[in-house]
Amino acid sequence: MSVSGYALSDPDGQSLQGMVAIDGFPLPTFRMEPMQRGEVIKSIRSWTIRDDDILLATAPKSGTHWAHEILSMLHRGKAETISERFTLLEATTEQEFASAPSPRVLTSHLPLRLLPDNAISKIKIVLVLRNPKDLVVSKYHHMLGMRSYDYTGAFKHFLQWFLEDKLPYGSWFQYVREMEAIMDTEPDRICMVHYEDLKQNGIEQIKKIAQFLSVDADDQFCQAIYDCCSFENMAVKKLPPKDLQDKIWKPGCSFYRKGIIGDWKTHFTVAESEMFDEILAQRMTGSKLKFRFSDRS
Ligand code: PPS
Repeated sequence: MSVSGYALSDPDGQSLQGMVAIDGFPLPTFRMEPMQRGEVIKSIRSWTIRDDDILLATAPKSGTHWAHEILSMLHRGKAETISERFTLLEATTEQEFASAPSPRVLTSHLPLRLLPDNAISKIKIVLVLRNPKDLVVSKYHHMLGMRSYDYTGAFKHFLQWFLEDKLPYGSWFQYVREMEAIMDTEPDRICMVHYEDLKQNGIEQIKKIAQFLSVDADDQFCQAIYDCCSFENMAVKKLPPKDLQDKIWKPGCSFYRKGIIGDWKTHFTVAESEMFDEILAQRMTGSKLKFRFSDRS
């Protein structure tokens, strides 16, 4: 696998800097020098998986932090917010990974080919999907808001990068299709949850995850987790300490932005939305997945 630096520049001259590419696949560097991070990510395939690990698989901005919090509460058996925050698999090191206590929730946006070799054939996977219009809007604000990207570009160009698979973590379409293939071949090993269902029908979704993980969780406990993991609660309780928050984010920006369904309508033009629908239909030909773009449908 080859490792190289990676940057993007849009037609207005705005650029997105400081990324790394593994065999051309773009990734963030997570506060490491790009080449060094690239070497760490390259090594992930050989890291040792434990039988009781769980993979929380998400494309970026699909509701990873929310789902991680739910899994953490199910594992701890307590609907209680703790200040600890998780680190993505690809943002960690082998040493940190190996020393984490069981049961581990391996949270990652990486495609299957970059994950530990045996992860896919061995452990349970919780997959969270989000409609890709809201996802790209969320990703846009993520990159605008994080100081490390030093980015101020226009949404129309960002959307183009997304559709051309140029943004960090590459093609959303390919990621989702690869995950769907596991659902087709090994439906018992993967539990799929949609962000929109978590939002509108959260207690039932939490019960489904608990059942999949063989965790005892009655209605009352699932309701308590749902309440504890509300956007409003997490936006206050899971925020990093102020000095860290100010170091990572530009003023007024935060990881907990809106947490709603349908914010894409405030960003897409009608033409962009129609183009997106067409590309989505083309690139998801044959897929059984259905995405919900509004909280009213
Ligand atoms: S990341 O950076 O890829 O790990 O981001 P991820 O956690 O996948 O997604 C971030 C978006 O999820 C929203 N969010 C929530 N929505 C509903 N309820 C809860 N509890 C919650 N927590 C986080 C977060 O606000 C991001 O979405 P946007 O649309 O930007 O608000």
